[in-house]
Amino acid sequence: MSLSVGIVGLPNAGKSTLFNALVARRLAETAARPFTTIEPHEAVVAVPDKNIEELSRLISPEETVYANVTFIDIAGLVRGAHKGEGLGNQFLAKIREVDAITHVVRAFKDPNVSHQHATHEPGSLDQILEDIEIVNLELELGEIKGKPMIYVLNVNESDLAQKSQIEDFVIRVKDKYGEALAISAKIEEDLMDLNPIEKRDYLRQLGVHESGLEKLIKKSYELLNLITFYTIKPSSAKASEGRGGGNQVTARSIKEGSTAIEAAAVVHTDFAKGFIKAEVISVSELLETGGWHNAKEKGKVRLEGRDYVVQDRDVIEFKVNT
Ligand SMILES: Nc1nc2c(ncn2[C@@H]2O[C@H](COP(=O)(O)OP(=O)(O)O)[C@@H](O)[C@H]2O)c(=O)[nH]1
Ligand SMILES: [Mg+2]
Repeated sequence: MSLSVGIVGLPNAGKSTLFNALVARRLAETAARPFTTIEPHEAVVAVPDKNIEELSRLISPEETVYANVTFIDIAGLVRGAHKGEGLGNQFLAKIREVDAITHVVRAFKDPNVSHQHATHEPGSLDQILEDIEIVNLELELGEIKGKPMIYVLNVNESDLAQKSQIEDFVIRVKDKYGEALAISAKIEEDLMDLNPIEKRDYLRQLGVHESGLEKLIKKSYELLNLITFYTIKPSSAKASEGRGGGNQVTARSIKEGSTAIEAAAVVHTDFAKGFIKAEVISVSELLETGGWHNAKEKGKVRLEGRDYVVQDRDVIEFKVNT
């Protein structure tokens, strides 16, 4: 299941700056393989996931495939977009296709960056709330139906250290509208040129620990009530030796409440057709027991039928008739 998130917001809110930072985190070619064309306005990024990293360390697969989210930079929202102003119609058509919306709101002050609709100082709380209303009204009038939304307050790099004020803004937006977080799109753009150590030092200088982009990716994923399950594709050589190794560890997304047969269909339509049973273990138990072979010997791998409700972080091996 591929999840797509549209980035919207008023002109000069910082959408493209944020998008560029996401592009820098695009998945490597192999992992992006299911996506035949890479669109200039689309960035397929991996969902940060400690479990799949640990699973890979345990199994040493030839390939590790993360769950992913596609972010789409959707330009063209201005006041009157629902009547076709600006790129209104194109804008609405694109936004209807996405699963969730990242709503970028300008929370930075910069006299050099213009604001089309400001009645207060751009970046002030009053203007932030007004900007949100303008965008949400256009979405409502354009009949975009209650799609899950995350508000991203795009703050100045120098303001990031002033935590209390930013937190106050985030809480105000959260209370009134829903899920919200603060990001400095400019910092995220700067971070993309740094190696991991430089990145950590830079973040530390700014007094923050986690890059805002990671938080945004994780939150977007959670917003849709998706859970993750893992599959290990056995390498034929290792499997025949009974070592239970794998040549590909894959994280996959499904809606919470999905059954084993639905999960099988996500892996391969033939898997659903030929479904016999599922061998299941939680990722933490698999890591504790030290591998599939040990886990089976200790009786930790359960046999489940087609109606089993998949739990978040299950590792599943499907037994199928092909
Ligand atoms: N000072 C400052 N300027 C920013 C920030 N984010 C974006 N900008 C600037 O604002 C302008 C518009 O940004 P852009 O990402 O193109 O906005 P978009 O119209 O929403 O795509 C550009 O000149 C950016 O460099 C920020 O956090 N601080
Ligand atoms: Mg733009």
